[in-house]
Amino acid sequence: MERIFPTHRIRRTIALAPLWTLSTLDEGGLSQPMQTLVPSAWELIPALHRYQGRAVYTQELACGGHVRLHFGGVSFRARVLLDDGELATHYGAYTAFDAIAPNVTPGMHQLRVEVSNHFAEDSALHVPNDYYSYGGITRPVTLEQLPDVYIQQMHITPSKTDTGYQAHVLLSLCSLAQAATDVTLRVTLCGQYTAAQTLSVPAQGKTEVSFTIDCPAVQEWSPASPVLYDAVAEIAVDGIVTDDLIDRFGFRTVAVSGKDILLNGQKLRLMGFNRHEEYGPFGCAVPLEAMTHDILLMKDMGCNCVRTCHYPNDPRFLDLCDEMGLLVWEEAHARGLNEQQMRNPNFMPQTRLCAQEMIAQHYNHPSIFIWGCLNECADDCDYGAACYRETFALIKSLDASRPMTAALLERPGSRVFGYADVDSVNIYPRWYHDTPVAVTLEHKLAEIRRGGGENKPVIISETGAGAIYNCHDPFGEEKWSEERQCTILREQIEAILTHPDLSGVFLWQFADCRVAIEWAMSRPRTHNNKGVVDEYRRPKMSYRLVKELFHRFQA
Ligand code: ADA
Repeated sequence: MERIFPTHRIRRTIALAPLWTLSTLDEGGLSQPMQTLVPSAWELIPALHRYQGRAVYTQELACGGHVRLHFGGVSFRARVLLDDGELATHYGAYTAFDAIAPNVTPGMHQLRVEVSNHFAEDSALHVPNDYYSYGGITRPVTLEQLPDVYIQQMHITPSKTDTGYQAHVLLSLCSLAQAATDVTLRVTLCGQYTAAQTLSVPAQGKTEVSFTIDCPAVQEWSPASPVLYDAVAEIAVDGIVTDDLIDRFGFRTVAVSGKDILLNGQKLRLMGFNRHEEYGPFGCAVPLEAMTHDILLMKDMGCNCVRTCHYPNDPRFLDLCDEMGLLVWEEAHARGLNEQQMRNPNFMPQTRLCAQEMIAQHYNHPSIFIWGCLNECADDCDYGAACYRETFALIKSLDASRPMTAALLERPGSRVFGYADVDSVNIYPRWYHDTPVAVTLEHKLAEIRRGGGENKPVIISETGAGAIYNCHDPFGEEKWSEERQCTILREQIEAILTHPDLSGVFLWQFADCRVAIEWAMSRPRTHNNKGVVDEYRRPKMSYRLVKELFHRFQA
């Protein structure tokens, strides 16, 4: 299932068999077919543990009529064919896409998905990096039978009024019919507030409809009380309901006021982690139970937030954050790209595409309180700064209801302070250099204030230190020991969370993660070892330390 709740009661959803046939593909042709489960990363298969390249997935399926195949995520490039006819291509591992086949003759058909994850010039965002780029159909695939006119998307924007809340609902309807179709569209929020409109949807066209609906008696969503409501949209033709779309949302406000970020009017003090979407041998295809466990561990440590470094996450993780009350910084894909990499002609189109898809697909999650982009790219040159400014403006144009930010490098010289709603910096005092944390913070804040962010909130978007699980040093001084990680984290957390000018911290990082082989010489075990748990979620000593400090600072 692509979400953790039903998204349709009317539209027919057909379960796809989880077993697919997989063959790798090189100049010699297709390999011997293997059976594999979808979703999963192909690195799950021991023979493909390090495979980077192309592969073909196939499955026979029974379907007919207007068929919609929804791919939650294919890493990294995808081409979808039904009976050898191309339905869709997609770039980017971390956002969903549709392959729609109208008027399919009922019967058995062959679905073929061509996937590749090799690094190449055509892919500007996906380079050997300090995390691993897995391959395969890594998020759920669903098969639906569409009616002639269907609801493609619903965005709900809550806003506060004098008497309670109001929700602005924007819907997109699409038609696969040969003639214009008269439909009645009805939206019901919270099981009781409704609005309806009758309209004509042009043949094979798309129409947008919006409603503003008063919702006077609702409870607010917050981490302490994550109250969610249903939004149900239905289409009726000649009085018969033919399609629906169900989503969940929450009523809450996020605002920036001077140096503070406000949630429901209250100043936020962020205490959380950066989390790569990855879990030991499952790679990036994290099972739902493991996602749930990660959130429970973070909440146990006293976290109120998580950052989806450095790409959009599986919507099921976001559903769980909505449900369990964890604020989310969701980030469009990019990590540490230098000016030359940003000058790749595909860089801005791919950055735009990822930001557009992320915001369109994850718009309704109340847990997402801020959008992020372009982690540690070249913000110190004119070209890079222009890319940042363009991306910030794009994000704002797509969603003015949330603030946006970018996690910038510690090194001086940024030209983009003050452009986003919130300035964020990654700092590693005591790990990559030995300047005391408090001094590093004062230098950085002075630079931000001078550089354009005089009166803006500042988040420490990363700080941390490495430790190899079960590596101990009796004197507590050696790097990579659990003891040394604790000493550094204590100084970092205490300095940040007692600083009056900071909105909080996302520690680097929740769990150790695998990195590209090219990074092995600076990353023991070919992992980024700065987790407070290892890749199997075995806690290091720092788990208890963070728990003690976060609980203390919450009080
Ligand atoms: C950066 C980067 C992370 C990670 C981290 C580290 O700040 O954003 O992806 O590489 O440093 O471990 O050094």
